Amino acid sequence: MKTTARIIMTVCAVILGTGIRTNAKTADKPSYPIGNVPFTSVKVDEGSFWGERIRQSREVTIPLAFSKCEETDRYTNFEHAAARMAETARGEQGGDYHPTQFPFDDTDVYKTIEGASYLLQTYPDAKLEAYIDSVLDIVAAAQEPDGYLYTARTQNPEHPHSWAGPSRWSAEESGSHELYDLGHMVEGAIAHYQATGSRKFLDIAIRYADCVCREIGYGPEQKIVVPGHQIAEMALAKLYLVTGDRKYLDEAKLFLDNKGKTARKDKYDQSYLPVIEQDEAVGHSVRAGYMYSGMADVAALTGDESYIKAIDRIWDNMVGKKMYLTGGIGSTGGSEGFTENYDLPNMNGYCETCAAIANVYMNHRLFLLHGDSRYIDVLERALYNGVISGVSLDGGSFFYPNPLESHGQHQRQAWFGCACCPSNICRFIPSVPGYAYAVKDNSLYINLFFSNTLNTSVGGKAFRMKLETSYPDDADMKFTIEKAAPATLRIRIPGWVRNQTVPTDLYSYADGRKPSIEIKVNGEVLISSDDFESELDNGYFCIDRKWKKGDVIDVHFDMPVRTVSAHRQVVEDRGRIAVERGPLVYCAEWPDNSHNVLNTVLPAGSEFEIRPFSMEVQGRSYRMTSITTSALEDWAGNIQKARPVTLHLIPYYAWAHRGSGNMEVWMNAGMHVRQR
Ligand code: FUB
Ligand code: ZN
Repeated sequence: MKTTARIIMTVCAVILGTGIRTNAKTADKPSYPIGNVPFTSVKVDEGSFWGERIRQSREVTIPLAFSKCEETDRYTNFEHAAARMAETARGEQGGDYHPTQFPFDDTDVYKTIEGASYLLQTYPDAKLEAYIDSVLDIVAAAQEPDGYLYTARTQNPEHPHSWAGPSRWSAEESGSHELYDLGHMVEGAIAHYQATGSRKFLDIAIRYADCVCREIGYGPEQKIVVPGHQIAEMALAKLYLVTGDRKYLDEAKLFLDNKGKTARKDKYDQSYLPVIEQDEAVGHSVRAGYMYSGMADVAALTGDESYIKAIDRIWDNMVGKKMYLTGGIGSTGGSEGFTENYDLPNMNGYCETCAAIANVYMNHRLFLLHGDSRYIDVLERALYNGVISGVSLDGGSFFYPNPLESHGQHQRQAWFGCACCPSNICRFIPSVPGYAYAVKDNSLYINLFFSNTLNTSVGGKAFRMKLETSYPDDADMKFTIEKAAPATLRIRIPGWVRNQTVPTDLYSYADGRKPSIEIKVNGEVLISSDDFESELDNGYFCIDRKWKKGDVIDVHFDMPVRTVSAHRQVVEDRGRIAVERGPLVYCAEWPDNSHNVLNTVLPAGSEFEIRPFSMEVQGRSYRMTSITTSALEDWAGNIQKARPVTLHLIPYYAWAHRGSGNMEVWMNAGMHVRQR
């Protein structure tokens, strides 16, 4: 604890997204009905599934991202902006500096600092802290005296970046990203403040936020502008919580209330209608997911029901008609976005990594609003499939689009010119522990399952619980109470156990199986059945006890291999079948199979065998579970000529680590044979 402000924050309630602690001034104001348990309260076991991902983040992804920021002149943008301001102050003409490729390149710096800050909270690292400090010196020097911080203009005001427009905010709605830069800056600054107690980054962000609040507003001297790329809405809602200053929340609401009411009307950036009139997921999918998340935040903090009704409708459309099996969203690369209902091409599917992250943000917030496990079902699907496929097992290379089928034309890369996805991975992976638990009054929601120790308070009393599990390899969980408080444990029974592939009719299990669950407390069976639906409350099995130190809860979910079919209107998946186990979508990839996996025919009623499997990547071995079955390879579209093959499947997230070749998620179901 380094500052008084930090102490005040710590005693106040916990809320929002990755677990912001509220300022004293906002503690008794409207909020999410369910409080998130921040990732800092969840210590992930080293060597566990997420322990490994976080280790890679620390050892590989974040150092790589910082080095790419140096190598690709991200820092130079800030240095040039500072140099140009100094030159102007000295009355010189000023250098003819040229910003880098994208006007949002500054955000890669902010996002990497955000991820590094999350790590710092759990793994203190003086060297990393000092490095971030030196980067912040460079960032601070690029800030204009009134707080404006947008290097794409400041480094050359006469010839700013071609997307920047001739003056502040003039091109915001069409592409300048001035407010997108603000959003990522604020998110990064809050994370840094929470991690270090230093206000260095927070004060920079507050100065820029204040500049925006001064210049964009309803007043006679102000103008109404809305973010062309959303994220500032979520960020300003968080800044309100941290500072207690209502003007940031009002500004976030202004952005949302005026979307669709300025001159710009376009589905691409969701400005085709006022937000509360929208009922379909449209346009650029990252913009969309961030906007829906911002609407949830502002609704929760202001109590505005109309926002909630709109995002509920949009969610129905998105999860019912526009989401891939992997939780990916956005079908086309053209607009990086949504298309028509049920248009879900596999090979050309876009599924940007950032969009899957946005899907997590949105569903997490809807859970905090509604308390229904179906939102965590979608979140978990996106997390274990569409998000983590975006980063290699070793943390050192990335996918931007995450298609569900490939001829080998898709390969992971060490970085991208437009680096939004890797830098989003930097900030997202270390925040994952923050999605596992939530609290409401005396209830503790257990949403995600991985080995960890939780240290929180429930009903105002300290509560510590250890969870040991190999999830997602199996679903055997042992919870041990280490510090007891009276509490209702609400254990999420995932949709994949409840025979709901997704909480809509977009995908369904095609094999008629019925998994069982068994839950015991100190050896006493509370439930052991495949007929448990009536025992659940909003998808949770609830155990209300006066817990004692040493109490043990054993939870078992059957995790059979399942086959899945898509709604018949998804033309691309017609006659096809996919394979899942637990939260994981599986795929057939060329290195594991002697036949052309794109010609696989999976007969109905196939028997599956699960096997431990290790994949070598960069000299390290990554453990997972593979699936093997008997299948057919189709020849020339003629089922009569199909030959028997052994089919090996691996988790979708692990594809594309062993060179380029064919991969398929949706395989021919054997009813008819497609010619390729
Ligand atoms: O515009 C900023 C980011 O770049 C978007 O979120 C991504 O889709 C990429 O276009
Ligand atoms: Zn991206």
